[in-house]
Amino acid sequence: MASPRILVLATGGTIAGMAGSATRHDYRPGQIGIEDYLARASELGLQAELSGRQIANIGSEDIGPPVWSVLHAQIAAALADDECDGIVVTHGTDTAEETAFLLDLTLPTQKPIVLVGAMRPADAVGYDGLRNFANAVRVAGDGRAAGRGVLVVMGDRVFAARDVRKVRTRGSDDAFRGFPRGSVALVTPSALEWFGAPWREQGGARYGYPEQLADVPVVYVHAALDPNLIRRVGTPETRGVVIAGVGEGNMPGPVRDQLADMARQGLIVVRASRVDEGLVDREPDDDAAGFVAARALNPQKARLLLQLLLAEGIADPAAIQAAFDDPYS
Ligand code: DAS
Repeated sequence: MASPRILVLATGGTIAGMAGSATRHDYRPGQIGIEDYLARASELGLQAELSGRQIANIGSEDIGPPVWSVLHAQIAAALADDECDGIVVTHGTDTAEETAFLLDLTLPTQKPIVLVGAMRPADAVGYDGLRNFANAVRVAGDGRAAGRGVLVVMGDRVFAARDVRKVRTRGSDDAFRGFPRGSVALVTPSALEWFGAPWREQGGARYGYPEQLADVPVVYVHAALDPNLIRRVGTPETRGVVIAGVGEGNMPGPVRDQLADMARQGLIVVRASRVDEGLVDREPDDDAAGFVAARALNPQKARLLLQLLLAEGIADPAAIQAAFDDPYS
């Protein structure tokens, strides 16, 4: 059987990072270029034909709309290219979940698209990047990965973009988790086991790629949060706000009153949770306040979904709630 042809789009991160020492804690992300990286990977003897392109070489804390739009265009072109069977994006781990979710909602699903990173820089003892990369190539070269949207490969596990989140800042095996679904497959360089069938076989992009993303800040709620802070959040252009609420998206009464007031004036207010595996369902009070419940999306993903909806001209809280209830319907 012919080897799958995989396009690798490199954006930087720790997977391409160097510390200048095997044991130092501090390091610089995005130090190895794609050609060099593919030369290192060629020593692994992967069953794939790899080609690469450098999109950026930065830490993912600096990734945002300029990189996202280039990535989106490059992946869309690769999806339409008969010479490409799958795509791997190397990415910093800090915001991999956001890039994955945005691409997941705005790209068709007919070929595997896989994001991969590393928790340790390339010259550190115990570098996890090449193993993760080998795993990602294996997933991207497997036709059964199609119809599952954008996937994230870390620590011998495969996660769906909607579910994946970075939950640890140390350790290479369990730094990522999925919620509400756990991992959707187990992968090693020599084995790949899927749990269940693809769930997005209809294949189309759910949302158009937006020309601009609206101003939507995230507010982190804590005990005794001052409602005056809410008044100062955002600019006249701010279209919505995502609340990283306590527990099930809760907030102090005066903060709730302030936000309800702003919702009456047209601000979209989405209640998410600051709890990592927080599920925020609609509550009776949401009707009166005009709030939206984020369901299983964490605040950073809720923000992206709201931005995509606003870009499509959807600003009615009931329609926004329906999209949060099922982001892919
Ligand atoms: N510096 C971080 C980033 O680029 C960490 C990482 O990649 O793991 O996201």
